[in-house]
Amino acid sequence: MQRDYRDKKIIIIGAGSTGRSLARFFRTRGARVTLSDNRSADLLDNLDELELSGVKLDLGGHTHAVFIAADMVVVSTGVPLDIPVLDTCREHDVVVLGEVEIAWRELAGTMIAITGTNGKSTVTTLVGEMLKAWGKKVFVGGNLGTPLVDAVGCDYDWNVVELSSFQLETVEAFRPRYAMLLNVSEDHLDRYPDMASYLAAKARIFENLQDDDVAILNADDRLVMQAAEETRAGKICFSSQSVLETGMSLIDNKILWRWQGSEVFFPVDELQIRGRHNQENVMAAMIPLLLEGCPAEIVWSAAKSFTGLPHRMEFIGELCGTSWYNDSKGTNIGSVVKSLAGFEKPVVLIAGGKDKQGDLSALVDPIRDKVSHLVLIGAAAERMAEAFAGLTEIHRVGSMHEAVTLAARLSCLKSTVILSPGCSSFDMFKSFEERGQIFTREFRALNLHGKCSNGN
Ligand code: UMA
Ligand code: ADP
Repeated sequence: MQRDYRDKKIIIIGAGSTGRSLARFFRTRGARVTLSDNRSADLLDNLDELELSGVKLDLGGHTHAVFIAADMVVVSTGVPLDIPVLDTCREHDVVVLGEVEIAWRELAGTMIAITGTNGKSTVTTLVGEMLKAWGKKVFVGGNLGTPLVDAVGCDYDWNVVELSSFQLETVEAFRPRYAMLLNVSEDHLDRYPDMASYLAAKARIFENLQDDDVAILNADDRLVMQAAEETRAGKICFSSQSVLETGMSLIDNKILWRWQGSEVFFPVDELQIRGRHNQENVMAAMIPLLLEGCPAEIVWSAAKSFTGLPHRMEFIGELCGTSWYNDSKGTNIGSVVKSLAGFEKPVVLIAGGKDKQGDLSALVDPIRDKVSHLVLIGAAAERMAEAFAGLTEIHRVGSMHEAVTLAARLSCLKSTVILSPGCSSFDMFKSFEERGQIFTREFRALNLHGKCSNGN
């Protein structure tokens, strides 16, 4: 249902993609919009466009007096909820909401919401591909890139939305028809005081589900099952470790779907995306489609055609017998563990970036067993160098150019070079995409100049 925002004074915090989409949305509804960002004008692009559409700007900080006079404040995803200006808003009873809640209130199509520490983008994209193959009009976005508010007014049959824990922090009545929690491991401990708070944010995806909604859960993950303990929704699970009576299981290299007495098998060798974690992603993605009655052939054909997303263990080429992979989206320790799982020694691993302060111990065995050289970049380099001292040869460098040049020198015939940082990118790059693009560009430049310093 459309809300009436005409002449309402709305302040949006954050002039990134979420804030700009929100500004457009509220302007088309006749609201009086101010966009506030703690960055100054010289650090922000395309401000003219916003001003021309009638958006006022409050830059270089958040002016408390402007906020106190607002009817509503809407925060962008990456903005922590404990910044002083939000305390001021709460003290003055100014309503504070998030983008997902604003969008959800007005979206008509069926909502599939996907969260988890890892695999969100892959599963979100896969579900979208499957629905499109079934002939549906689908929005695919959220944390994946296109803010959910962009879907409002577009009459999609389905909205498939990737949600980060940050986005879930600000939901209120948000109630998807399907809510998936793929897995939970340590992440974002630079924003959350502890794991319990991170898990609590993830669990909010289930908060408003009713009996006829469905929670899709990873039966092998204790924290996932704990987070969904109290949901009213029906639970359908997937497992790669045991054979479930109902749901999706992995058995002898086949995915088995058991539902209401019938069994369907899908051979995983037919998939183009590799690794146990991707088989789990495919299992999760198929569940809502099969429950909705999409023919199994359509679902499987879309799964088979999927070649994976860029920056997720993306094979970028070979140089003198060494295979190079861009896993720039490996932004936490759990994902680096999964990415290394399919490889044998000698791997040259490029890691580091903005430190999320997580526990690094899960990487100790994989680094000792598989990594011949660890090349560290970014703010987390020092902590990582300490944590992994003595396990392998460790090198610290100051740029991606140096990291790639050194990795090429250290690699040898039949080895593998992987960029899988285990950290976010924001200390040195705009985004994980930019980090992956620069890594790939540096690799191509080496390749172009035939720079193979490993003696081959
Ligand atoms: N800002 C303030 N005040 C503050 C803090 C930040 O004004 O106190 C400003 C910053 O100066 C900046 C703006 O807020 O200009 C950034 O807002 P944002 O971080 O919400 O960035 P967006 O461009 O709106 O992108 C966000 C998500 N970013 C984050 O969660 C950090 C994008 O996820 C998402 O694609 C996009 O919304 C659309 O939904 C990226 C991400 O890194 C991919 N997500 C994290 C992850 O996947 O691990 C959660
Ligand atoms: P997210 O959107 O949650 O960051 P992506 O689909 O972009 O997840 O994948 C990011 C990285 O996470 C991949 O490169 C891979 O290393 C790892 N990964 C993907 N799926 C899973 C999974 N189901 N379990 C654990 N790790 C995964």
